Amino acid sequence: MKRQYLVPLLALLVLVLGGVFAAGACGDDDGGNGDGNGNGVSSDLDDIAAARGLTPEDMKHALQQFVPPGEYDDYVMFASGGHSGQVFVIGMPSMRILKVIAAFTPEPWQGYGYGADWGDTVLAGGNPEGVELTWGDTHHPALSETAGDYDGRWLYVNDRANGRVAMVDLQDMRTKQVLAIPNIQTSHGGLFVTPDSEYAMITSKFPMPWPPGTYAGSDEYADVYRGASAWLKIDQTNGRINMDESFQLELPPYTQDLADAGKLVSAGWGFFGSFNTELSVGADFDEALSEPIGDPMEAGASRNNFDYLHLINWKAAEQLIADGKYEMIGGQRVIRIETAVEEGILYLIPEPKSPHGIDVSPTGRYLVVSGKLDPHVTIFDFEKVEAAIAAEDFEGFDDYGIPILNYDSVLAAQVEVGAGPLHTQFDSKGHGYTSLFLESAVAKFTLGDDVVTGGEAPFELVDKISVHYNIGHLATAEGDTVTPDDNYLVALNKWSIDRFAPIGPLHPQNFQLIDLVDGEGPMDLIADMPIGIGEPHYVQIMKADKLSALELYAAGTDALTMDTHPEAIDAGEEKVERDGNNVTVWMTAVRSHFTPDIVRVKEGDNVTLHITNIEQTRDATHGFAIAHYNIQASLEPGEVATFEFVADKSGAYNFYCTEFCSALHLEMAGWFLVEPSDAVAALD
Ligand code: RUQ
Ligand code: CUA
Repeated sequence: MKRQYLVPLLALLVLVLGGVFAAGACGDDDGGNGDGNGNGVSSDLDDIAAARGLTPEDMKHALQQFVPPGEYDDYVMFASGGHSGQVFVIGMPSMRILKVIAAFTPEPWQGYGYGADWGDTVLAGGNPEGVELTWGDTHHPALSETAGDYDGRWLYVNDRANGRVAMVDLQDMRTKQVLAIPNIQTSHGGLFVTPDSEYAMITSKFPMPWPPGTYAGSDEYADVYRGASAWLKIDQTNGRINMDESFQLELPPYTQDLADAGKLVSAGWGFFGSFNTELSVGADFDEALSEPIGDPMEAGASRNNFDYLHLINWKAAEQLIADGKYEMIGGQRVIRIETAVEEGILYLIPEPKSPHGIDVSPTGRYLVVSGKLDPHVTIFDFEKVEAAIAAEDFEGFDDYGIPILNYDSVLAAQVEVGAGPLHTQFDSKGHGYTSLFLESAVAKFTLGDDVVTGGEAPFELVDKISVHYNIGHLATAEGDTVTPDDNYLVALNKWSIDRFAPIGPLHPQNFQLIDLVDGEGPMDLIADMPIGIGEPHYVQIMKADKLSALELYAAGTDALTMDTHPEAIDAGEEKVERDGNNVTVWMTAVRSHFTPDIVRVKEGDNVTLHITNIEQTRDATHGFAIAHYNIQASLEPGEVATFEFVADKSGAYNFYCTEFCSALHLEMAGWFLVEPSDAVAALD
């Protein structure tokens, strides 16, 4: 039986590999089995395939995914890490994990949040007033853009749990800023970067009582609870968000959800969906009867057949802010709903049924929304939207006075795609690809005839592929840009059930790599990638040659500012200074020792350690950890970090380098000697 496919397999492999062999890449390395034209290798491959029971399809997929050792992937994927609070960097097509970037959760491997000044400072900046958060739920990564294309400068990601935003500097793949956004308590899918990275926009998910900091019971939900759309101004020099130049719009207490930026024809606009226009707050619980009163949120928030897609003209909003048409709320300049309506910058469109995704096509013309309980994608035409706004073609106003555009006037089409549509991505050939959560599939459909190539009819389902299982997001390469690529799609599946070795009860989430065949062929599953940490929600996939990561920090760099650290020293400049209870140590780290490697202090001393990694060799990273002091750093070559702590436990504590840096790495250690204070000693 097996032999039947070996002939076509051989033909296929000779075809695919022929160029490589012809170029002499396998040279004389065929161990004498070959005849010099590749036949020996091919018969080896036949043997491997036969031994492992692989089909020609398997072999083709293996070759599609394969990146030879030492070669680079064509793409890098930035994946949110869900309630791990981190971000993963993954090569594509190999699907190899290249890095984990600490964002909202302290992460010892990067020395983030375990004593080094840069990470502690960043994490502390994200604490809402009076709260110390030590985790987050990273949801939507958004790469910075120039003219609508990813530019490799910065990455923003939101915290679902606490409504925060983190900014990652792609020069060194480190989080440089975490911000608690005033007036926003939680944020789900509402994050995007505008096409020239003017703003990162984040919307609230569940509304909160306004003014912020006050209490209001659920009976005041409609009157007092409010959502917000925050336009966070990005400093073009370093990617930081400047809260003083940011602004917000007040929103009704719907549950605002996924968002996407207008681009090209819809540039200057932002779009986000919502659910729970019913204003359900869930079922109260009757303590005497021990039963709920009323509908749970799930039912209460799904009664309406339509909720609202929100449209904001942010370019015009900028002008309103400049004209002073705002109020200060929670320390932010906020355009009230009434003002936004009066000035014509906020509109609604009815969207069916328990809406989830809103995705803008690469031309900016089509706004594709999906209702989780409607088997269609509903596609609005921005050209019709503009006409309806100009003609004041409204079908009414919501309870907060916001005009609702006439659904029929702005609709381009509905395409029946299947059960549980969530999110849509695009290729450059006029196709949309929608994830179907309930059906565990990806549906491919065509957009309007102005963007469909290849002779397909507009607004039609053209292909479908099964994925395993329960797909949430999906992403095409360069997928949120104005120029998406047509080669790969990644499905982010929530469950894997029986897909991998039984490591349960919980099985890994599963990314699946799908070949789009230049946007022309039937979609083809290439590979599975189980993700052992969760829960990744969304990814953006960028061409790897856009990465702008440094090879090395310049000597003496402060990773937070990227400038020279004020306490940087060179070899030979190490010193210890004492001033009463304050002990300051300037230390160097180099293979394979710390200088000084004995640090003496007294119990109760305030200790400041400035450690300079004086290496200038790639990857010559040194860690610094002190037993029982919960201190751990990772100092990359050229980096300087400061640690401030109180030596509150007397004793002899070992410190050591946590990176296997050299043959004598185990010897790269020392002693932190904390003498008992005189008072304590006197008692002994
Ligand atoms: S949204 S489910 Cu990104 Cu689908 Cu969270
Ligand atoms: Cu330095 Cu190990």
